[in-house]
Amino acid sequence: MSAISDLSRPLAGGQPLTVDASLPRLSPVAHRALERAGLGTIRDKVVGGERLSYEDGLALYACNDLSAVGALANLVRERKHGDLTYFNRNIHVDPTNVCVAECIFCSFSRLKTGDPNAYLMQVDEVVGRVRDLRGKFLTEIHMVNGLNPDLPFSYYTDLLKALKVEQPDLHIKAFTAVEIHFFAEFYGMTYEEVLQQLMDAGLDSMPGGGAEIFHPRARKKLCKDKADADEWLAVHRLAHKMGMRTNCTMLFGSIERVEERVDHVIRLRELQDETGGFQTFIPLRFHNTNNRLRKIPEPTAGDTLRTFAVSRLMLDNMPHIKAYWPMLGIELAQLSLDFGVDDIDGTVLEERIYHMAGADTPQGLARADLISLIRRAGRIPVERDTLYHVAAEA
Ligand code: V47
Repeated sequence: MSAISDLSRPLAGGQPLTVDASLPRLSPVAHRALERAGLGTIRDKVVGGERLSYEDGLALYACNDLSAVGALANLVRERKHGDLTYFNRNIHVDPTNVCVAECIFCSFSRLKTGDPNAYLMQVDEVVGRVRDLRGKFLTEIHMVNGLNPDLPFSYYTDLLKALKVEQPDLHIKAFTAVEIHFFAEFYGMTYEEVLQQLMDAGLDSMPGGGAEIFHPRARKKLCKDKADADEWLAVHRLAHKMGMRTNCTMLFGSIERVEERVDHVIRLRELQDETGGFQTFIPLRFHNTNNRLRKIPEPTAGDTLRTFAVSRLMLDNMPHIKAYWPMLGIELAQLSLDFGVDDIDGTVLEERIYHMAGADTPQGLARADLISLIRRAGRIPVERDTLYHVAAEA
């Protein structure tokens, strides 16, 4: 690939880069390590482009040799993307944290308007944030909310319209499937009516939050009073049908079992087979500060890297695997690039959800820092827009 030529230029709206998939090979050492680790059959399936089964997913989690699992995931990553590693210029805004759902892992929400630390941003305030950051050439706003029972639906459509007036070319990625489900129930609309009204007001795509763990055993414990797995998947299915791209996530490392992680990614793989509308999968590492799960230890670095790797291997139809650096820390995000990850999210100015749950990462990174952290990890930085069109190429 050629070198990034002009990193300061604003987004031009290019095409996705293509990579010669015939180039990457497993080294003979990795080949033998996989055989020794009991993953010979899985290795042959991956090398041959064959789909992995539920049992294969469990075997990858059970394997003692983490680096062998990583090498296999890296093969898939390099077949799809070579060394290219994507990032974008974005801001996270969470206009309200008032939320009627009581997810036991959440450190961000407050049950009622008026509770200490509950907040609601007025439309002008959200727009003002974007206006203040004009010089940063943001290409995306990522916006999610609590399930706030004290707002009219017009609050959300007014917000979208006002953001589009302020910056018409800013891509609005907003509202989780859980919020869409809540809007439909609370305001008495179908999913289709909710999505159509939001799209008409300016919604461009949807983030992947709210998926948590689909399996009913774990979901009942984690978040019993919000959209269930079928409802979450139904919203994304419909969003894809209506022409939107969406992301998907999995909250891992709290009370779920590895079987439930494998079940989760297979459900996503099935929907992706049906629609092809997911762009990226983001495994979200559990944080235990300021929530009801504080006694549960956070996942180890090894478990985190393995989860990225297994996700890359199981989700053969997912274009990208994203490591959300504010949640992981910079060193782990860099390491994840050798375990299947090809995207580290963006500048992420003003993140709240993970910082309230104890993340000690910086509040936003400059574009130059992202480029440097990717280069120092031995990969090639590529600035993208939300839909993975290339803004600047390395
Ligand atoms: O749905 C909340 C998770 C999600 C905790 O689509 C927690 O591009 C760990 O979905 N420990 C929201 N996880 C964030 C999210 C996201 C982030 C970045 C990019 C994208 C994208 C989506 O955060 C929630 C929940 O699964 N979460 N609290 C916690 N204590």
